[in-house]
Amino acid sequence: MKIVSAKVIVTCPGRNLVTLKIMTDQGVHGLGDATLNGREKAVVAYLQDHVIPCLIGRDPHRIEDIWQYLYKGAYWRRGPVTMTAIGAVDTALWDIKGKAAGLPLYQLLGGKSREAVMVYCHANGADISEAVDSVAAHMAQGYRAIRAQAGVPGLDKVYGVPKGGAAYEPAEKGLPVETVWSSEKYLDHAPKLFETLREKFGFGLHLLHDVHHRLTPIEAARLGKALEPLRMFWIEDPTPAENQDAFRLIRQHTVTPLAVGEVFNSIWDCKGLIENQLIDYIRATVTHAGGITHLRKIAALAEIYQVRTGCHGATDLSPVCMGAALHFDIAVPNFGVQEHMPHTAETDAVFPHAYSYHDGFMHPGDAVGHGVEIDEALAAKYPYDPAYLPIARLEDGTLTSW
Ligand code: GCO
Ligand code: MG
Repeated sequence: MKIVSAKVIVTCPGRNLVTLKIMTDQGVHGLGDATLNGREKAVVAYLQDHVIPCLIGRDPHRIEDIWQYLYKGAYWRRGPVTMTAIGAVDTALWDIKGKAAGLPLYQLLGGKSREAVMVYCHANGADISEAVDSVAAHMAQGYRAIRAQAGVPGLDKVYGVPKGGAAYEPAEKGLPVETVWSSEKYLDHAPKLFETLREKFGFGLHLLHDVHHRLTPIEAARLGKALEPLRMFWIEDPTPAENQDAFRLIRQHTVTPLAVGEVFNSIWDCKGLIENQLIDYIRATVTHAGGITHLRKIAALAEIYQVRTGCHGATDLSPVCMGAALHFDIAVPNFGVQEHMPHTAETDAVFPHAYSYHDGFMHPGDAVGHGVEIDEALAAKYPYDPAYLPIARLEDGTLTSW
């Protein structure tokens, strides 16, 4: 089999999504997600100008060799743009291999390790009482694991909390919106949210929370300690993770489980965190961490330290990523949980898929490959519309991590 052509499809059915489609001489094609939120066009150019020309004529079955060719062959290693592009190629090649074999992708990954994939959803509210209602509504939809975020008194806009009851969407049209952040106000408030949720719903529900890189290590330790009696499933990204050693400090103070890694793009970003047992869940996913091939290596390293997976699954990861991630999730031995932020109906129509949600769990389906396709004619009706993630400043104007 030979790769004869490849193209990049950019579409905006409510939000920008980038898809790589690889065609072979046998009529089989594969799809990979290449979406890097707010930096989409950089990956488009990287694929079109530097990757696609090198793919033509290659045997798509040689997935590992093509991965190594794109990674080592570029000389310049790692980085979100490079690794997203490699991830898209890799996902498309696994899709092709599954279709050629007549098997769903999870069969190529060793077969099912479980019957279904537990997912967590997002509940949020402008205040604690709205967040409680949102958790109740998601429980009614069957979710066993729920991430809760609430507005903080004195802060106008808070990560994960939409204005006006809309679904939360982590990018806004136009240039980056500026938001104001105060760790002091947040730290006083966040434990109250989870105290209230445990009072209302008891302990038979997994509760998660995303700190979104906002705290210093000692502040994160304080939060973890305050939340300990509330037995969180995890707190996510309590502090930025470039400095992997920062997690040692948090760990010394709290047994609240820690999840990190949605912004990681290689095993090198999490090697120390995993080997030193400083985290409990690794959040890297197919799209941004070099595809199925590289994510399997990260998971294999994590497995020997009893670190479990918790793949990022925000709406800025396309249905192609969700499909591939669910095949990975159902097969990987050390699975923990999968994030599920449902896409809009428009997005689902552009990407017909075999995966499904039922009663707190998802299933990748049994279609061959990863089971996600793209309706190119429909995709063409939604042209690219620039949007950025917000930035955050402290109350005195200092730029901080969003
Ligand atoms: C999450 C994430 C997202 C990110 C987004 C950035 O846990 O789902 O933090 O909401 O902010 O994916 O593009
Ligand atoms: Mg997150």
